Amino acid sequence: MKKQGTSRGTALRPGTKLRAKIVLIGDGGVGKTALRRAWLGEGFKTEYLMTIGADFASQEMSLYFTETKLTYDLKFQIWDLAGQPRFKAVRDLYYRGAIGALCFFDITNQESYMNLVEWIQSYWALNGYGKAPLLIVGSKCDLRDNPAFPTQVSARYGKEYAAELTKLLQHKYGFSVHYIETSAKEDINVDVAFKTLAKEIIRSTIHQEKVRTDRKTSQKKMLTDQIRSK
Ligand SMILES: Nc1nc2c(ncn2[C@@H]2O[C@H](COP(=O)(O)OP(=O)(O)O)[C@@H](O)[C@H]2O)c(=O)[nH]1
Ligand SMILES: [Mg+2]
Repeated sequence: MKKQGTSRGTALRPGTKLRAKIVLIGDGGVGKTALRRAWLGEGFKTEYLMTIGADFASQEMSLYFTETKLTYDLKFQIWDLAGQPRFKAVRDLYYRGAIGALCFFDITNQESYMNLVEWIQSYWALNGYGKAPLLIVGSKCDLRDNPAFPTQVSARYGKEYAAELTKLLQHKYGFSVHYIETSAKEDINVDVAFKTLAKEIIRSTIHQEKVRTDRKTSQKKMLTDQIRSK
């Protein structure tokens, strides 16, 4: 008996809902909570209220896939994790079961970009599934080329990093890594970011199911061949 929701892809049928736990990760202050709030229509706040431990929200959506001509229903269970180092111990517990991640850096903060590698490693090491889908978010893009923020991470870096990860993962895991610049403040690419991650989660789930089916078919064939050859 498969436990509902714990095995990737068990609920991926038209007419059923795929429950997908996702985590929002990245350094403290990069705009994770702001993006989540913007997506859920909760408005933008300029004052910074640090997330303590983690915040939870959920959102349902339907996505039409041109490839399969099917509509998939998905329920995102969003864990918005506190980025500060002192929350590490509690944060690590929240990765478990996550099959998607929005990995944030702030385009005006080079250190937050450098730290992405570690965020991604923790996510893959602790989610229980290994290399699961993720999307790289370059946040606060309303500040792009703003002279008050002279050190910026160029879009080219984000794109190249995403392309590098895609090269590493696509063939084996069936999903691509995208780079998207967002602004929670000016509502730029907010919906696109969540939907693009959702699509890659579905792609990876379809891929996993195919790998499982192919494996079963080839084992069955092997057994049939053994019996025939007797
Ligand atoms: N200009 C700008 N500021 C933002 C944006 N998103 C978040 N902020 C600001 O950055 C600070 C940290 O945001 P928050 O979402 O709490 O970061 P978190 O620690 O990653 O959850 C807050 O002062 C926000 O107002 C954005 O898209 N543009
Ligand atoms: Mg937060």
